[in-house]
Amino acid sequence: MKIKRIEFIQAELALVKPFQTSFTRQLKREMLLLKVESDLGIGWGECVAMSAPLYSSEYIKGSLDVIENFFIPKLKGLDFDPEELPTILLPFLGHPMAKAALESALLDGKLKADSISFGEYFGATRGSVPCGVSVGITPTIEELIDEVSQYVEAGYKRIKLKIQPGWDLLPVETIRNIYPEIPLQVDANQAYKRSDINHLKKLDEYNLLLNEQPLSEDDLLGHVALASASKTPICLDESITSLQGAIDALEMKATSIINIKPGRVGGYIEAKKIHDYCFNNNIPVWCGGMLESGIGRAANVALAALEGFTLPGDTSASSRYYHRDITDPFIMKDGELQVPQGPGIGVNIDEDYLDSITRSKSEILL
Ligand code: OSB
Ligand code: MG
Repeated sequence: MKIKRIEFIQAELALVKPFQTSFTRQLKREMLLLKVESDLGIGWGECVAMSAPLYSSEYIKGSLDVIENFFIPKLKGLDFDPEELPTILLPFLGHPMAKAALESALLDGKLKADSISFGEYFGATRGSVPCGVSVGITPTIEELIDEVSQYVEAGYKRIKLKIQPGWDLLPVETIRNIYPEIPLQVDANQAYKRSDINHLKKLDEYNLLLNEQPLSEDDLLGHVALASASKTPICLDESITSLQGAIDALEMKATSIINIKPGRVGGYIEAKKIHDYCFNNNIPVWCGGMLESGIGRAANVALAALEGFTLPGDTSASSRYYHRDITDPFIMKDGELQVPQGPGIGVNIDEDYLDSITRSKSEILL
C-alpha cells in the first residue's frame, strides 16, 4: 500500500464518571485519531496515549509529533504492507502507542480492501468476549460499593479495583465480603515500593485473581521478590513493552500473567506475538484497555477473541465510559461483547458526532 494522506484528529469525549487511578483523575478522554487514506482506501486508528505522560512516557502531542516528523517521512513514496511497518519503524526507539495507532489504521485500510475483519485476520476463535470492568478510586467506600454493585448487576464478569497506598486493604476487603465469589483483581499502576512487599502480601487474604503492576515499571526484580513472597499472582502491565520483554519477565518469574495492551507493545502484530507465545506456554493473558473509543475498542475486542485470552479483559461496554461513543456502541449482553464481523475494525464511525467533539485537526499529504 501507498499512503496518500493522513488526517490527525484530536477529540475529547466526556467520561460518564471521573476515573481516578494512582496517577491521575480523568474527567474525559482526550484522544488522537488517525484517518489514513491510501491507494487501498481509508483506515482508522486510535492512539491510546493520554494527554500527559502519567501512565507511561508517551503523551498525545509527542505521539503526533513523532508520527508527523519521523514515521511519515520514512513512509513517503514507499509501497509496503502494514505487516512490514514494525520492521520499517524499528530504527525509531520507543513511542509504541504512536506506532500502534499508525499500524492499526493501516491494517484497517488493508483489511477493508480485502473484506477481512480484524477478528478473522488475528485468528479469533470466539464470536464474543467476556467483559471485566476497571473501577477507579472513589472518594468514599460507600461510593465504591455503589459503583461496583451497578457493574455486578449489569453483568460484568470480573471486577478490577484500582488501588494505591491508603486505598487498598479496606476497599478490597469490603468488596470481597459483599461478593464472596466474584472474580476480583487489583491494579496499582506502579504506586508501591519494594519496601511495601510485606503490606502487599496482606492482599493474599482476599482470593484475588491477580495483582497488576504494583511496583515501578523498571523494577522487575522487585516484582520477582513480591511474586515469590505472595500467593496472589503478579500480572505486569506497564513493564511489558515487547515480546522479548514478556519472555524475560516470565522467565525470571516477575510475572505469571500478562495484560496485553496493543498500544503499550507497539501494535496488534506484536500483541498477537505475545499472545501466541503465552498460549504455547500456558501463560494466561487478558486484554487491557486505555478507555478507548469504539475505534480502539473494536480492535481490542477482536484481539481478545483469540484462544489464549482466558481471563476477562478491561474490554467494557461503551456505556461504562461514554454517554455516546463515536462508533456503533459496544453493548454488553450476558456479560459479553460481540466481536465486530464487518471488514477491518468492523464498526461505523459517526463522523458528524466526531466533528462536534473535535478540538483540532491537521493533515499531511504525501
Ligand atoms: O492500567 O490498566 C490500566 C486506564 C487508563 C490507563 C491505564 C489503565 C486503565 C484502566 C482502564 O485500568 C481500562 C479500561 O477500561 O479501558
Ligand atoms: Mg494496568
